[in-house]
Amino acid sequence: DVQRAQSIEELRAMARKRVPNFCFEYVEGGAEEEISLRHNREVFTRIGFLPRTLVDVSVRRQGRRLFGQDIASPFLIGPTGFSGLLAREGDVAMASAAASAGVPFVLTNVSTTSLEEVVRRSGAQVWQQVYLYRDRAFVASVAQRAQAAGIGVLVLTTDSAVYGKREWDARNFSSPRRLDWRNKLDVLRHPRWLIDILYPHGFPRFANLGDLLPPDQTSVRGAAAAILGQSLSAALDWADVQWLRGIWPGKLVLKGVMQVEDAQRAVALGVDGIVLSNHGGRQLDGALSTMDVLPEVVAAVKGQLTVMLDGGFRRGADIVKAIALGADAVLLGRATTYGLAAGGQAGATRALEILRSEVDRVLALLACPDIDQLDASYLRRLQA
Ligand code: FMN
Repeated sequence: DVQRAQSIEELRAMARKRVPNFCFEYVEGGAEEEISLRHNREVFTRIGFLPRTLVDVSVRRQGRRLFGQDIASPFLIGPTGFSGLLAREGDVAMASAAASAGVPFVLTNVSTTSLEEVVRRSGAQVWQQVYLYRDRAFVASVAQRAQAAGIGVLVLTTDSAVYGKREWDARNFSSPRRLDWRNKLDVLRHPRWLIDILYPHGFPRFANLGDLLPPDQTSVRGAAAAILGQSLSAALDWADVQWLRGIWPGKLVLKGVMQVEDAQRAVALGVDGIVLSNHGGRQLDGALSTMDVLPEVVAAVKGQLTVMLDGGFRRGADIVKAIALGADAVLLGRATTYGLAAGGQAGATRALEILRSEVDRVLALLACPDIDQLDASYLRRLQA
């Protein structure tokens, strides 16, 4: 029962039991040696808290304002593809969890429910991510649909010129669209998942890809690399950002920025926000963690656009450290995805509750009752 989980780590353990191996590895894994994946967690142990004391913290605030909207906590749910493999109508379940927690939800481009339906059924503040970029017409059509559905924020993922080398993904399939026999057996050992996900129509289908994939290939069945790799555009560049800025009247966010110079270029092009990201260690292995570069990016562009980040956030304390270093908000990747895999909407909701209460407790123990008052004076960087 997800209500008993006390930490994201416990939700992760539940998820591991509940879904077949090929699904769990899809969520869990990184690229190549998984150096960035591990570093994304280790980086938090090198930043210590320096609490104040003797401050009345009986009333505490963790809400933020993002793009003119109030959000209940300093985090939101970031985009994760293939959620329909983890829980029935996984995108709607995640969006509904976000709505009940009062935080935005970023819908992946590779969702198994259409963006219109996610908006209508969840009541969440939905942002739309664009991931695949084979041609501008496709992105324009997503932008148009998002605008018509009342979505105010478009997130362009920029760290995926080609698909990362995720070796477990290839290993779990004997051919790009066929699980190997070990994984087939393992699926049979998860009858609840089989019924929840596959009954009665079989594998779910991508709902927002238009004509990017041939009609016979829209099923999520298959290795992610084989499905997505073929549609990514290695030609994406700043001219495309400029073009998108011209056709999208809402807020525009770039996800996958790491360099100060790129952040400044985003400002110059009228981009509204950036998400520092190494894609959860799934793209360029060995990439620095976003916590390594956050201070220099904040120093360069704070106040000129909204600075968000993701990668490795599993505790309220991690989130508080990022806010203290100047981030406006944190995007959650695996933290909520583990919850979804552990127990559908209730599991994702539980993940958000855990993080909210951890943030609240950390603020109290730091003697900083208002999150807007956090700054680097509450932290000290430790020697490696
Ligand atoms: N990022 C995207 O921009 N689009 C996606 O469709 C997408 N799918 C993902 C699927 C999974 C299972 C995971 C774990 C990540 C995915 N990401 C995607 C990257 C996340 O948005 C985010 O950058 C990353 O997960 C953050 O790291 P964390 O998982 O350690 O929190």
